[in-house]
Amino acid sequence: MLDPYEQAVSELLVKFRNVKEEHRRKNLYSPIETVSGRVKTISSILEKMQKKAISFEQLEEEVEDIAGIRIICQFMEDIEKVASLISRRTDMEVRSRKDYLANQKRSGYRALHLIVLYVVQTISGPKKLQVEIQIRTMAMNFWATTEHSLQYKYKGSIPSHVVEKLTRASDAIELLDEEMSQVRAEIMDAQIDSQIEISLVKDILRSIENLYRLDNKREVVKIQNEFYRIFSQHNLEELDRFHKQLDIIAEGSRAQSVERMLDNDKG
Ligand code: 0O2
Repeated sequence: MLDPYEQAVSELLVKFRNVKEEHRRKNLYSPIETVSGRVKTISSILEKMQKKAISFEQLEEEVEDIAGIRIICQFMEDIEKVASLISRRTDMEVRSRKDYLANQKRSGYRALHLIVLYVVQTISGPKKLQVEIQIRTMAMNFWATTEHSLQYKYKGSIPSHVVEKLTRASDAIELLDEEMSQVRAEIMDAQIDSQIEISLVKDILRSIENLYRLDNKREVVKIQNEFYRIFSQHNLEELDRFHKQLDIIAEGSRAQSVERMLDNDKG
């Protein structure tokens, strides 16, 4: 019974990781920081069924988190961005939403949960199933992971002095997320700049490598040294200017090498 859920989790992991990659490739800030997923363990499913008096016939309808995906964001603002990205997708349908940000749980738990309907293709045909997508910030995730371990340790009844500390920690996490939001724009700019630099450096090194095949080696060494000089300044505008100049040089070298080839053919 759990096989289609395993399939759904693996497919969704690929899809959401690709959303992050696509942002990176396009030098855009990704609201998704990391993605993980799991299928609920049999014992955890049984516990939930007992706790909520769910029969085997009701299992797939009533236990919404047999398949679970967790999306971690850097900032609170990213959570809604991820939620709207999910609701615009045509390969899943949002069935319900539990907003534990607007309505924090008594425990102090904060996150946005979306229950989506997702179709997996099996050898017996398509199967539509529910997947719980939890969207949290890194700070919220830190709190939830710690609290979850304590729930496990104390089998659900955490002593009141620990609960008190967890409540205070949850308030501190909320404050931390708010503080981080204040510098979101600056951090986003810095991350985008760093991505642009990475792709510029990659392009430049590829062009230099190509020049070594086409051009006078001594000239290319000079170009390479100039690149090292500019690179050490970490100035994006300078790097971009150098990249454009290199494109022109590479274009000239290619033209010269075609001319040489044609001359040789004539000869
Ligand atoms: P797992 O797989 O170990 O994470 P309920 O059983 O009533 O708590 P419900 O109504 O079925 O849950 O769904 P809900 O409230 O959306 O919660 C489902 C999941 O959200 C939980 O899964 C947790 O992962 C997370 N969660 C909800 N409340 C808390 C909380 O107070 N603390 C922490 N750390 N996580 C929470 P499970 O069932 O715990 O299983």
